[in-house]
Amino acid sequence: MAEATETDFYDKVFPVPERVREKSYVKSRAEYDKLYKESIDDPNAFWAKMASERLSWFKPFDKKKVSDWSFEPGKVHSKWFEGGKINVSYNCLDRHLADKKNKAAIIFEGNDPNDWKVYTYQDMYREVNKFANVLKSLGVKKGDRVSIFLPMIAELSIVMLACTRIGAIHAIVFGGFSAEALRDRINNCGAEVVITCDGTYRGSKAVPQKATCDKAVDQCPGVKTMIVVKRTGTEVAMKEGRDIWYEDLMAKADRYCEPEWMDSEDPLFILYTSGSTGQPKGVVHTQAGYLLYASMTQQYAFDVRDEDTYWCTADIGWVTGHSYVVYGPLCNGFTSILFEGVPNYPDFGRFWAVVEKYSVNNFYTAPTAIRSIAKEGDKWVDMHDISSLRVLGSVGEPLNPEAWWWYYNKIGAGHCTISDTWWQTENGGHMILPLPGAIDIKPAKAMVPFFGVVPAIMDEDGKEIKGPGKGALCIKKGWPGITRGLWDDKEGRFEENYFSQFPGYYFSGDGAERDADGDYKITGRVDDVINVSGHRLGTAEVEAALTSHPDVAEAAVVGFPHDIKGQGIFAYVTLNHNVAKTDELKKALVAHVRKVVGPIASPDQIQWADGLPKTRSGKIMRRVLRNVAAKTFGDFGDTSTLADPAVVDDLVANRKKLG
Ligand code: 7RM
Repeated sequence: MAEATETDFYDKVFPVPERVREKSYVKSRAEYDKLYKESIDDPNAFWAKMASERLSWFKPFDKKKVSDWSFEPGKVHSKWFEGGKINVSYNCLDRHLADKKNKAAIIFEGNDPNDWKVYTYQDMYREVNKFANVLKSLGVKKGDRVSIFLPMIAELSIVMLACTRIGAIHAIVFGGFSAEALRDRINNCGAEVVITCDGTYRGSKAVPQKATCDKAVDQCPGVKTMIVVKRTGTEVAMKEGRDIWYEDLMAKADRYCEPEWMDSEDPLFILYTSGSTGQPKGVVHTQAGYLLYASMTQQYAFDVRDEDTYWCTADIGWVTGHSYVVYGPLCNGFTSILFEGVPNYPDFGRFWAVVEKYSVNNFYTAPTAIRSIAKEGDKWVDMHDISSLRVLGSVGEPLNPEAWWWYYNKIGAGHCTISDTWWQTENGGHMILPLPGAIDIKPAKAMVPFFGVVPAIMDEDGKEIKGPGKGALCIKKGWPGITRGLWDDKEGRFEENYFSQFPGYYFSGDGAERDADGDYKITGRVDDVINVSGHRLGTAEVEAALTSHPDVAEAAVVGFPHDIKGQGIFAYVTLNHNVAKTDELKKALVAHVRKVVGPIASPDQIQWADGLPKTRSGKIMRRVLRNVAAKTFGDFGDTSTLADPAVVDDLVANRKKLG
């Protein structure tokens, strides 16, 4: 990894390989610049053209109402393509039947390498229509919410598309969440139908899924029906009058369901994500703008061609899976691999075995996955022929130089480019990324804004920095993929969270640096959100879980550098009076957090703290806690406002003991 540690590594430019450029949609930076300029000089003309050309409309949108948005306090709203009528499942399936009915739409690659199945566009069309009829027969109507708690199986893509066919709003909950987290999400959206499965495969294990769902739904008074997909054959209890097998329902379902023609701004789905305060937020996306933005970015970010095999390893439970396993690729008529497994099963070569098996051309994964397999050595790569790869994507967290170099050099072998895509659940699709054939890349930089996206970097006084500089990353202008708001947002958290810090701008919560060429590097979150293995978590959520334990008086949670996960979870815990500080209690607290939030929120380290570094006004000085956790003891900055500066010495001494 010599190259990766050279000091000037970040300033090196890696030109687009000819092999990438040849097949690319945009072939030079000049061409990108021209298109980008067009897209921001006359955004309505640009987006109207894209929406008319790329989507199939039942009724065209009003050309005078291409967009209507404002980021001004008190007036925040976004509306795109008003007057239009559209159906997402029609765009993802029906319209491809004429020339692609026997083309692979979804290639399901199971946890077990021998368990795989190709779903053609015709197959998907049939299954989605049938399940849409199932939902209708259960009384689900346009605007109703359907909660989905499924692992990465083809049925997940089928049921979500079926929801869109009848205009139901899906709310998918990542399969790794706890019963309590699931319960809160079902109750928040008010779903009457929940879809789950008997059990889930995770590497060599089968773990229960319905049992978790049962625990959640026991405390969801609004749920009338639970549909259960058979996956592992694990024995499950079926509750009379509530639970029905998916397979039984499908056996009786009619083959055609008329699509519901939706208004452009009708809600499409709700997806819960973590913020810096309080409960997870139900991010709402709507029909046309989201679909256009997800599909267009999917094509351009990875230069996907009709004949390509494209693979995004993300779980559909996260936004990346929504946009880039299902909606983007299927809207474009491409072939998308849906992978149930994990990177290390049956061995650390699994990703490359799958790439070889299907001759994958465009591959999209997360830095945490790259790091976890890179550390196992190159032999797992060398065993496979991965020469089909052309574009390598990354998302979820900053790529560190070592991982970047391994991905570029070992996986890309000098003839692929890396598309490091920065975006968020709230954005619908990629915001900053190097278009593969157009943009020479710099290590670990996300590079340039997508068409129509106008980033701004803000200084500490809330002023926009022009030219090179470092600060808070905001977006200045509306784009079709932006979330329209939060579900059930009585307290006005939407405006408060995203539009209050820098009035007139959408604030991402991330920091960024712009260099002299105008290229962007994402520097990580500047708020109290941490990014563990690419999973976004609010420190407040983990703190709330810890303080809900009877022995805990107070807790403060920060991220700290972790070799594989990017960030690990470090928890400072103050116990109630007379509670003994034992290792057993630490284990119990970890188990408690897993139960309340889910395994992804497990603290990596717990440090007992008799006191936390609070300012005289009672605010926890998180900067100190972050530095102590990271063992950067040298510089704590200005601690003069602390109520009791001696607390810091205690924290440091205990951190050193923890190792
Ligand atoms: C797609 C997704 C969003 C947060 C975001 C960032 C971080 C995402 C990158 C990245 C550096 C990237 N949605 N993030 N992509 N940081 N480089 N290419 O991850 O809503 O779950 O998370 O993830 O902090 O704000 S998300």
